[in-house]
Amino acid sequence: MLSMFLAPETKEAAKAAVGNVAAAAPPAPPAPKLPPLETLHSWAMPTQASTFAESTDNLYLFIVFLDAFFFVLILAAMGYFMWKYKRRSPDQKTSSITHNGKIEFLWSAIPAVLLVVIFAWAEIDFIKQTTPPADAIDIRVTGRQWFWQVDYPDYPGVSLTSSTEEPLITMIVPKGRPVRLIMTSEDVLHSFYVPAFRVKKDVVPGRYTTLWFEATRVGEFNIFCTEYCGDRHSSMAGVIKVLEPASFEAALREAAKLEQKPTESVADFGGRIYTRRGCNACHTLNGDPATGPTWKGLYGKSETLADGTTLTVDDNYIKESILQPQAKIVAGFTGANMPSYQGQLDDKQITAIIDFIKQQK
Ligand code: HEC
Ligand SMILES: [Cu+2]
Repeated sequence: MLSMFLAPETKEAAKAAVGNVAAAAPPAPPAPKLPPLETLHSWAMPTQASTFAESTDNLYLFIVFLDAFFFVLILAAMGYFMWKYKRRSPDQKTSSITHNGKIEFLWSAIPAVLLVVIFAWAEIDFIKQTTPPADAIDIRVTGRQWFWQVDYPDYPGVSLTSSTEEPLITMIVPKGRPVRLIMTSEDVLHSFYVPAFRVKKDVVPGRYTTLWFEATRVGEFNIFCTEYCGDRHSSMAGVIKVLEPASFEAALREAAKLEQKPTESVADFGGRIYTRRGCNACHTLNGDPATGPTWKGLYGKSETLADGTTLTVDDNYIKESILQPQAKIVAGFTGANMPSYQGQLDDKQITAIIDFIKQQK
């Protein structure tokens, strides 16, 4: 019965729909790439892709239909009574009615029973959704203005980040295995939301919150931040990829691999790190300051620090800025804090970033 509310959300269909819109509109400037579309029909429920999705939707639809039923019933009764008991003549008096015990009991008892049904149903789902199974895979999620960083404690060195510049895979999980996210924020409140899984939880600075799910279908699904967290809140979107357990580990290693390709120059590799490791969330290349200073014209310039001293930006200063960002703070950026990449970027990757920064003249 519920299938009529579900979208024909195959990827091909999504692509075709995007194509149609583009064909009708005049040529537009290249739009930023977005995570894959999941739902085409604006009336449809989002794709169901976790073990929580179906019961959440059933409860939701139960409440919607119940509301619709009583809405029609009450308005119809109201209309009927207005017509039936209309005042017939100017001297007609209202008959004296005190009360009707039977009806008053029913209109209290029936809604009360229905509310208890909704409560019990929701509570059972809530308990299920807040108790992760003991064998769940742990994944750490860090929210920052404005990207997600995802680390896998069981796979040391594997670190993924979200980025709107390419629809990057932000998280990879196996199908049919419970996954627990341990989440925290390094700045302000964020909220981690995967509509297709029907899971959402606040990500709070100075505290860990957890969330768990078990994906039921292979595919790519949207991640959103649903707590307004600053002016680029909307760019805190990512993609979660669900794979068969057999291909999960290899795909994870592949996605996390950040090595120079044989066809790539060192600086181009640095450019890839710039988007893959979230530098682009805080540093622009076009001269505009963001959370951090722009990289345009950075190399070789004379930088003024917060303590009033100046220095010339060279390879050593850039390396130190990446590994110990707090050692030398740029004037005007004392409030914002850059995360340290100590242990997350190796020397080769840092050299590539330096080469990339040199190119930003
Ligand atoms: C959460 C925001 C944020 C992220 C992510 C970030 N930075 Fe920064 N960065 C800053 C801020 C703020 C400063 C200025 C304060 C300071 O010097 O520590 C800064 C300063 C720098 C500087 C010195 C710039 C100058 O003008 O002297 C370099 C180099 C740098 N970052 C490199 C990187 C690299 C490389 C990455 C990615 C691997 C990165 N940053 C990611 C916020 C960030
Ligand atoms: Cu956010």
